[in-house]
Amino acid sequence: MDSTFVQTNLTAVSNAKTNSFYNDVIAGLHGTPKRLNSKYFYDANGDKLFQELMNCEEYYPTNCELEIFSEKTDEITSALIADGDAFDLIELGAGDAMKSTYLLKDLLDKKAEFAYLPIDISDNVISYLNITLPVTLPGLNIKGLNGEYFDMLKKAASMSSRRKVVLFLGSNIGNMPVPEAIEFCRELRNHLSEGDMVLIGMDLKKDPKVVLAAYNDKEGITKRFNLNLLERINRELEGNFDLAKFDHYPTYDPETGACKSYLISLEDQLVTIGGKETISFQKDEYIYMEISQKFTIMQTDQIAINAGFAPVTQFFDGKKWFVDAVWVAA
Ligand code: AVJ
Repeated sequence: MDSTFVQTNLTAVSNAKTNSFYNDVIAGLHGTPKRLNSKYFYDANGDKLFQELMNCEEYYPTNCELEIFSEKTDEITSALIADGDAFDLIELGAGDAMKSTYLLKDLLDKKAEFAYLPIDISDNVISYLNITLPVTLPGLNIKGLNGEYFDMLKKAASMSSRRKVVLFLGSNIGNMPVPEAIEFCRELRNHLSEGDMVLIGMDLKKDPKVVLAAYNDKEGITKRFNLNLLERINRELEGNFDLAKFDHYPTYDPETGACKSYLISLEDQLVTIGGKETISFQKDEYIYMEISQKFTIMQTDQIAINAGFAPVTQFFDGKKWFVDAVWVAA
């Protein structure tokens, strides 16, 4: 294969990615109300800011889930091993796989027969995991899959007929409003077979002040995390957002459990994207940026049942702020 061919194809792939980013941004900013999709937060700079967030004082979900994984490792892996038949352990959005490493290490110690298939949209993440994990975890059978969740789940199903165990951690499910989360879990169920399992991390309703503080940290990391998407649009889509003309406004509604972030336009202004699309903002107009849904325990069971799973067991941190639930495909 000659290198021009490879080069052309790589450019085509990256153009396709840029195009859906561009189309989503334009559609979202022409909509009423204006909105952007939080899945675009995670460019290299956004990854770094999220890493900073996970280390900041107010952002509790990561610490809670780490506590669960480090203190209940044996019970969790025993639930996943179930009858002891060989399985594929698939992780949706593996990131740095820090939490799953607890489970992987214990599964290896228990001589469980399994392969680890992390799925991530970032090719950097996947090549990093493929290279580093076999070194930190000798004997690990790993095959990273780079792509969209459901495309890669299909691929995993075609690669082996072994039982599947899916990890969906970090309350990433919370980035969808509840009806969409149910729809997502239904689709997940449709990609699985009866007896397959899911281990899903969900952030729970708690003192509203604790929730709000996690999305309104004193250092302003969450604010920069939100503004970074405007900066990404400037960088990748030739936008001209002036970041100083937008403020971060987080809210939490204890009744619905919806924690939402907005960026508020500080004045009447025009923003141009890609040299041709002009978006006009009125003073005080908002862009809806992200939802981080908080759940009741009852809701987590209802979502499972609605989506065709049966709840098996739940693991909590000491404060009961977060749950990792095990479901089985019914
Ligand atoms: C990675 C989606 C779970 O919603 O809590 C952190 C992202 N947003 N602070 C969350 C996030 C603002 C995070 N998730």
